[in-house]
Amino acid sequence: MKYIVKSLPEYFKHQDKALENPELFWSEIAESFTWKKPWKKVLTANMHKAEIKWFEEGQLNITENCIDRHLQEKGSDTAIIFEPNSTQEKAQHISFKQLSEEVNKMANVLKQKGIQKGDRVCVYLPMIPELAYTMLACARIGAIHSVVFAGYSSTALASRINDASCKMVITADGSYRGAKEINLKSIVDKALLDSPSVENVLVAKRTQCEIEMTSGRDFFLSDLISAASTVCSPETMNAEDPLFILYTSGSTGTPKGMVHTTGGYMVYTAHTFKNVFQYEDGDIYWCTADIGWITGHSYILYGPLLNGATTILYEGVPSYPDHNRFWEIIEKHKVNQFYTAPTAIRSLAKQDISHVEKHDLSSLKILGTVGEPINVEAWNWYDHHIGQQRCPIVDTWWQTETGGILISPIPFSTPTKATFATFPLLGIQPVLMSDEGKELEGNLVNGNLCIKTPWPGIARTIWNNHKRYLETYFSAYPGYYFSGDAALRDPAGYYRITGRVDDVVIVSGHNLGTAPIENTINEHQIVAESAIVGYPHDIKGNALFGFVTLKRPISEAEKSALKIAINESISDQIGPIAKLSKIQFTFSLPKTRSGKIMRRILRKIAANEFTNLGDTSTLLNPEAVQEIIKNREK
Ligand code: 6R9
Repeated sequence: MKYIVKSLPEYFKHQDKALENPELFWSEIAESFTWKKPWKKVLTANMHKAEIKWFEEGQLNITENCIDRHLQEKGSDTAIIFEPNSTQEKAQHISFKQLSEEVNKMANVLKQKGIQKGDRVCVYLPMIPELAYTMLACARIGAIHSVVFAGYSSTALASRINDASCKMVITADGSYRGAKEINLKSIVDKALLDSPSVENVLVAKRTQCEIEMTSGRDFFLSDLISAASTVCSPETMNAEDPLFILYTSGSTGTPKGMVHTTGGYMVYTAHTFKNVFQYEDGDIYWCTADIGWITGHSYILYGPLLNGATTILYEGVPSYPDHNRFWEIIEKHKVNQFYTAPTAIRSLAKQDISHVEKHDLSSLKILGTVGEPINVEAWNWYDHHIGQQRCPIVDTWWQTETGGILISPIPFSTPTKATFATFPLLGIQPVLMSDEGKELEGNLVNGNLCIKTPWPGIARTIWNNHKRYLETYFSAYPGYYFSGDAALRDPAGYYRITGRVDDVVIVSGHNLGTAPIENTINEHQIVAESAIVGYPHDIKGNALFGFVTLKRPISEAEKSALKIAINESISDQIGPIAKLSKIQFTFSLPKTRSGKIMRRILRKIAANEFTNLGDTSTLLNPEAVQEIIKNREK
């Protein structure tokens, strides 16, 4: 693949070329893939209408590039190492040849159950090999996968299935997460009471827990797979055919189904994987994310496999059976590139350092972080104890919407700086905007982070709702993609992402829209109104604080019960990750004269900053602020 950066001067040289002639730059990279038919036009874009197309009329199948292309030279090399939740269970090494057979079998099963090109298949699976097989099998036959994180509740699952009218759900009997065992099938059963589009449910056996099977609708994968052929010819896809839908939280109630297409996503994830992780043949790469999030899609599955890499799929959690687990896995598999989230780093840094010191981490070459801003203490701890000050840390900034990493150091080329994502990757043009919509020139500035020109990995639309796509990302600054994040540029031109500027709070690396949580709280009879804000938390990065007003006064005992009930309903409707850490009942919420809740002030109060509350002159009810501060929940 062209344009793999090996020094800082080379980075600048390639970047100049990429920005001067993006079409030539990206077509030179795209040429290293297998296409069934070459593209006619590299890029057609109108950023004012959010219409972006890459490699138009090119035809391909991404699985030929992830699998078939490697079979001749690397057939017996390991594509995926599956590391199970329990240390009692052996890791599985899945070669490219085995992966090919499993994916083809699964693809034939999907076809046999009536799935066709363009159909949507919902994947609700734990981190087991079947998850990778299923996603690739969908891509093989041109079905659009919609992976839903297997920690979401039945209500959240149903709304995602319905939004995309999925024809099939693929799940497992149960899942293991640390010491917990969860019955996934029962969650699916409940979701399907409200999801009429689903015709079949395929069930992988993992925990052998007791489940109900609806005759004619539900099938065990193992029964179907055993009879399936290991050959399935890849469907011919246009570069702009959707590859998958992945939902992300919005600031209004319904999740946004981001649509990624085939050609551009392939080129972008493959190229950024190679540059950011400097992957060499024989390396063992491990990203600890869940495939239910974009990080797992792009940098556990597609990016690594497109490069013929060995990628680890870890089923469990960092703390099981104890806090040694990550370091033990690194030692056991001799991991070279390790990519995790600040929340995991912070929680592991709290443990006794002997957990780290007992393990041989000398295989590590590069460390990565993603998902939220990393604080300086966590960065230093990671650098010192895990990287032993010899592994560059790539602080990678990107989003579900961007498909791949946009801002990150290139290891051994870009000097790293704690908490800075540093420079844009090749072909990316970040700009910082003032609130008035002016591009902020020069360095030492602070603004809203936008991207000026299209790149191949950008999502093309929101499923069934292009208007919302345009409004959410392209209307705050017409002609620019607006990320929803703020950032600053230091004197060297390095970027530091400072956080969200909208109503999305990132808790333990998970994006949570506050609106759907508020809606859930407001469904309680006694609740009049609520406002959710994030506040800094040692391990989670942010935790949720709920301010709730009631229709009538209630006793302390009733309040305690209501707090529990509120969290139960949130857990039910959205998922346990969205539970509130603190709830304060109050007589009123601070509002502007136009009736908008002033979350800015609530954020300060939640963070214990009572003095500098900013401009409160537009408040309709300043007394609300005083009341809340006085009774501030400790
Ligand atoms: C890949 C992913 C996107 C939001 C994004 C930003 C935050 C991600 C970051 C970061 C600071 C980093 N974010 N990486 N903030 N530094 N290196 O996480 O996608 O789940 O869609 O979240 O995460 O706020 O806007 P997604």
